[in-house]
Amino acid sequence: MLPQQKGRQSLFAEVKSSFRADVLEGLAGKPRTIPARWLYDRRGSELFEAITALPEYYPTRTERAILQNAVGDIAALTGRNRVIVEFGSGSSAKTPILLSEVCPAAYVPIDISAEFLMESVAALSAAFPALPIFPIESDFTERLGLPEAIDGMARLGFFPGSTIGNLVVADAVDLLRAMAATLGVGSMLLIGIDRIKDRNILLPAYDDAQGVTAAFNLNLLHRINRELSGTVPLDAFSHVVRWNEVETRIEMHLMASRDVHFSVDGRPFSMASGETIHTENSFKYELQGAQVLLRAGGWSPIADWTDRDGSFSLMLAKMGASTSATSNVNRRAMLRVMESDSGRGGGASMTAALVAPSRDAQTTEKSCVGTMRN
Ligand code: AVI
Repeated sequence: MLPQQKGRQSLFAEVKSSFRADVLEGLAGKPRTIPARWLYDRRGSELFEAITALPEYYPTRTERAILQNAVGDIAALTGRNRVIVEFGSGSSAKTPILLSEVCPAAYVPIDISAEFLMESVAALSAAFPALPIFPIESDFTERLGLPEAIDGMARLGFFPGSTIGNLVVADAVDLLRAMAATLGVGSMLLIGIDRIKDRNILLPAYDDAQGVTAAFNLNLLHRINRELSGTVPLDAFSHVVRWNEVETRIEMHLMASRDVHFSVDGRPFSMASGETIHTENSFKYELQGAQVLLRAGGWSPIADWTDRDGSFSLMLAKMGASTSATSNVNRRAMLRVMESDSGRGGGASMTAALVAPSRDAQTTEKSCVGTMRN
């Protein structure tokens, strides 16, 4: 057996044993909860990709439009020749927009799915033939070692999609700190964070008319039956979405429509009609809350961009606490961005005019290895 195959097999065994532990513990708890990361087996990842294209699911298209509008200003703030490290890169759908403007020295996609990594590396290598790409197959929630080839190079972390919202605040702070530790001193982070909005927009985004999100949620029960010898009666569960106003989060649950008895890996469970298994949180933030979250995670917000309705934020931060001088600049920049959001639009260019380009941006005039092939 090749060492690589052995590595993959032991990773597979490790994943299976933590899936088993989380499901058995989660089903035995009150309330019953299974961590959202288990929604993403192959089928779950395909269903999530389908969700991102649904008319009701605004975050993906909104974030893409914000990125398209703001990417010139983002590049002016980050400078060229950083290494872009994308956390949970998935299909890397928004990455080309960033790569073509920021002119990175290299790209490091990190994802737990080897299949996704292979596909996105193939597509990006074809589009950016001169760009060095160093994929890492790993869970990104802990501090990671980056490839030696990028030692000493400035980094820009990229964490789009508001995946940070799938973590409770304490875990989100830990993750932001782990990212800072992975990226190192002098790094920057570009992160997408979904905003609090009317429940009439939020609820359909997580309970669409075609039932794709329901299938995504219910797929977890299929996975339990298939991978953990479960006997969960699928027809007795339905997808339920709640807006938790106090916690400002969308919750996905699987609700039993009758009393049920089943086993998982030989362990018996009973649920009464109306009882639920809580399968996902998707926290939403006001801009200020998102800024506080970033600061708690060891990042100083520099600039942010949003859409006309203020429904999603793309935020740029630099590692570490800001000095009082820079935080005054930040505050002024944010104020101007907020002013421009509330009326004329064009928040991105306002920010760029206010914040001086980084030293890299002013002095680096090397050719761009991230040039996109036409
Ligand atoms: C991945 N994550 C940001 C999605 C979200 O909006 O919380 C997951 C999702 N769950 C249901 N629809 C989308």
